Amino acid sequence: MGLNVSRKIISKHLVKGEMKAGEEIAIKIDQTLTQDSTGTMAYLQFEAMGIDKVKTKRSVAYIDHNMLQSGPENADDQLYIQTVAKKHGIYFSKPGNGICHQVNLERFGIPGDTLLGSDSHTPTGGGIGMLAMGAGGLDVAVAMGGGEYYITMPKIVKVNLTGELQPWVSAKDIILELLRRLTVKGGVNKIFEYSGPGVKTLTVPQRATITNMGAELGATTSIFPSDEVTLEFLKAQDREKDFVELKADEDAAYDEVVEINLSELEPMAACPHSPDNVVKVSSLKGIKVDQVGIGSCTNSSYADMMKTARILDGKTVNDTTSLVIAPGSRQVLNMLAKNGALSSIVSAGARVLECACGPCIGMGQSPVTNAVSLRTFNRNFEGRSGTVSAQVYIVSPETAAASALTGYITDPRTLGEDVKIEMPKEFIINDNLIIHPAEDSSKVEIVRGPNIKPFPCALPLAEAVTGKVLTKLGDNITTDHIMPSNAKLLPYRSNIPYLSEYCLTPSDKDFPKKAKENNGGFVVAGSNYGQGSSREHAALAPLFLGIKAVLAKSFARIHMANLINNGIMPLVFKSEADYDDIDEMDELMIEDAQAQVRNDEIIVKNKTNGHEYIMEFKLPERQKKMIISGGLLNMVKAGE
Ligand code: MIC
Ligand code: SF4
Repeated sequence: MGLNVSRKIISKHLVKGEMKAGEEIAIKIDQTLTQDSTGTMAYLQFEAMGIDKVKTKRSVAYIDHNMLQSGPENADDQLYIQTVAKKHGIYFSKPGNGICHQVNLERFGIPGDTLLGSDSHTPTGGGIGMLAMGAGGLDVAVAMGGGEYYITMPKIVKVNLTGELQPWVSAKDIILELLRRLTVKGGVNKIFEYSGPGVKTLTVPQRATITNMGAELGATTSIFPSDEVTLEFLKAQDREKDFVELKADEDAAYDEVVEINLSELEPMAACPHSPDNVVKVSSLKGIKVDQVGIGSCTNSSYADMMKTARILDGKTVNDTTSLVIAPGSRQVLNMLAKNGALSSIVSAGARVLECACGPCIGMGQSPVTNAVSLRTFNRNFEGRSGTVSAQVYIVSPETAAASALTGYITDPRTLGEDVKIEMPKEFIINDNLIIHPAEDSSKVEIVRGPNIKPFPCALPLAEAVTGKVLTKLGDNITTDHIMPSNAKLLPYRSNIPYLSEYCLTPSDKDFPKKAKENNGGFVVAGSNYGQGSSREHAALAPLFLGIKAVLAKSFARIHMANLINNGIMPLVFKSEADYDDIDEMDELMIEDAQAQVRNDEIIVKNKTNGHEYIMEFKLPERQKKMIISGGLLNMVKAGE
């Protein structure tokens, strides 16, 4: 049997383990990326490891999330990242240069290489044939130091694309269709590998839209082959030398196959409040729209913006609709400025934001109370926009622009003849906002602002773990619930004591208070706990509040790794009845914890009702050791 693309890349980077689905493997990481909201913590952890220079082929630190600078905190963190990058061999992408995933695709992505990023949308790099994965900051710090990255060997799902997208149907509609079919849990421990004759009909940015939102499936990553379309893109970026052809063998085996006939797709929308709540746009006709946002790392490429400009050209945004647009990178913005498309955008009445994540992470542009907001972004979790009552729909740029004009959710196919955008033969290339690391690092002084506080470190596992159930939650709790992110909180990503005051408050407003009063304890949750963002803060804040274990029906991949990295036990219910049996404020106890964690099952006693629960704890040896030692950093420091 031949190999598929994913297995080819994994086998080339395999350091430990066997490529058997479900088993732990370790792979070598070629490139890393960080962004500012997770980067500060990642670099503090990197510094704590005492390594002088990164050992990767390339590591880049981007500033793209935390851009409001409403006090000195953001600017201080940015300066810390800039100086720490300079000292330790890391390239620094200055604020204004663009969103990490977009810029990495344009300027640094290399087919066949591995990329680890402290952001869950790092799989965007799969659009250019990279094996690109999101992780917590500590895992990225370890990779920068030359350490391997551990994952469960995923199942490889072939997504066979046939046919061709019809006018006004876009890449976003492909991934929304997949989310509709498979849900936000459908991709856990899977790689989605795109294949079939439909692949060559998609440009690299279209492919990247799809791999980016594979994160919403909970997938380990998503990947496209690297072919003549990839070569054309790299040539236009003046990076022909980085091209490597990558295709699956004719007789490549896959664990599962999903068929998508592109010709049959229609414009789709993810309805509030989950990216898998997908319906046809035509079924939403007539819903009034208060706000439209076009941009974010999933839909802010040159072609996305050009389409938007063409749709808006010569027209005016509806009187009661606010349209905000954030181009993904300075390259994109520059191209729009040079060819005049920016003029169509501003003439139509759009508000143009800087090239950054912006409203996608709640950094401004929160819509009106009870708003309907249409966004080309990738997440529509409740409250993420900054307006708790807002109804956020996720759509393609075509649907977004059409709706901004009419003021109602509008199927773009009603606009008449399709707008076709040719990919440029040459992009405008200007890397003057990429600062190179210092040749002589001894001369670089790292600048630390007063907002940078020491991060919590877990203690080695106690003999008996006891505490109260501080909260009992339902399914699909996101890391946005666990550690909310918005314009008020994002400046405190390097200040865990402050952030912890908001931990889990969207789900249970008294959680921090209860945690403090009871000296920490346990969290009980339903399935897919910790889906969404990679933010390690969703483990660090609970750690700071004394959370010892989370008992859930299942966990999202990155968050589960973050919990373990920080010494918090992820325990999985074996039966629904056990979940039902536990009440908030029940007192739980794990006796003989040191011995029990060596087993694949752990007995948790409920002292309040006298019952016992056998919880699953099937972790590789390495992760069990991590729990015993009190986290990954303790292990790294001890040279293990
Ligand atoms: C997000 O989309 O939620 C973020 C902000 O990009 C996060 C990272 C973070 O919390 O800073 C992500 O997706 O990992
Ligand atoms: Fe930024 Fe939004 Fe992309 Fe996260 S999903 S990296 S916040 S643009």
